[in-house]
Amino acid sequence: SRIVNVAAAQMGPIALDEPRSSAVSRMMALLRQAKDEHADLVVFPELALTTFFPRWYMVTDAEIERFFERGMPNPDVQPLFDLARELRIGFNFGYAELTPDGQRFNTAILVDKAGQIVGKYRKVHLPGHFDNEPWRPFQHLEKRYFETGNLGFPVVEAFGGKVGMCICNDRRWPETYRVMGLKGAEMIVLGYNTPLHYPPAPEHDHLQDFHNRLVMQAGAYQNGTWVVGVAKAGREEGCDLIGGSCIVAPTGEVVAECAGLEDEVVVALCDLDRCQEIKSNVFNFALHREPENYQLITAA
Ligand code: CDT
Repeated sequence: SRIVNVAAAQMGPIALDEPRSSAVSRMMALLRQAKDEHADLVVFPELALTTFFPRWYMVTDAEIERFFERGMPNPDVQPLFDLARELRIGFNFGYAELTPDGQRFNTAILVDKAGQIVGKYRKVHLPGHFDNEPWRPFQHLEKRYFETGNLGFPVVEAFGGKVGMCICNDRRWPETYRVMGLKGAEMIVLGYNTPLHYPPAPEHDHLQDFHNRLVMQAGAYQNGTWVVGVAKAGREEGCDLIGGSCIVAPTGEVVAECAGLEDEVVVALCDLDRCQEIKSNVFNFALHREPENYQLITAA
C-alpha cells in the first residue's frame, strides 16, 4: 500500500480588511494541527489568502490588484512555507496570481515536504459573469477578474503518487476529472468558495451541499481517484459560503468530512493503491472506454 495521510484544512470566513498575515497565521495553525495528526499533505481552500473578492464589482487595476499576489512565495506567505518545510509537511492552496506581464489567474500550487512548488494550476472553468449585475445581492465576477487558465489540468508525481489539481467550479465538470483520470491521477486536490445562494436559480439553493458531494463523489468513482475538496466556509462579508469539506475515496465514499463552518482540520489515511479497485475493474479505461463514440464532447 502507498498511504498518504491527507488533511482537509477548511477555513472560516476571511474579512475584507483581514491582512494576508492573519490568513497565513490561521493556515499555519491548521498546518500544525494537521502535523499533530501526522498528515503528509494539507489541502487549503481556493483564494485562501483573501476574502472572496469576485463578489464585488471593481473597475480600476489598483482596487482589483490589491487582492493579487505578484510572486509565490512572497514575504507574506513565506512563514507558511518555512513552517511546512520545518515540519516536513506538504500543502496546496489557492491565490489570485498577477503575472509579470499583467495576466490575472485564479491559481493553486502544490508544495512538497521540502518546500518546493511541484505543481501549479490556473483555473479553467471560470463561473459567473463579466459586468456588474445590480439585481444580484452579490456579484460573481470571476469572468471579469481572471483569464482562463493556460496550464491544462496538471497531474504531477508527488507524495508517492500522481496528484491532480483543479479549483472550485472545475469540480462540477466531468471533463475535469476525466482528463486527469486519463493522466492516471490517484488523488485530486481542490479548494472552493461556494455561495449558498445562487442568484440565477435560487430554487436550487437547498441543493448546494448535495451538488457539492454529488460531483466530487462521482468524479472520484468514475476515475478511480481520491478527491480532497476543501471549502472556505461561513458568513463572509454578508455572503454565506457552504462548508462540507471532505475526503472521498476512489469508491466514491466520503471517508472524512468537516462538521462546521469555521477553521477545521479533518484527516484521512488515503491508500493510493486503492485506486486500482476501480481503475482495474469497472473503469478500466483501456478495456472499456469507447472514445470513438465520444467525439462530440471534444468538439468546440
Ligand atoms: N468559486 C467558484 O467557482 N464558485 C462557484 C459558485 C457557483 S457559480 C456562480 C462554484 O462552482 O462553486
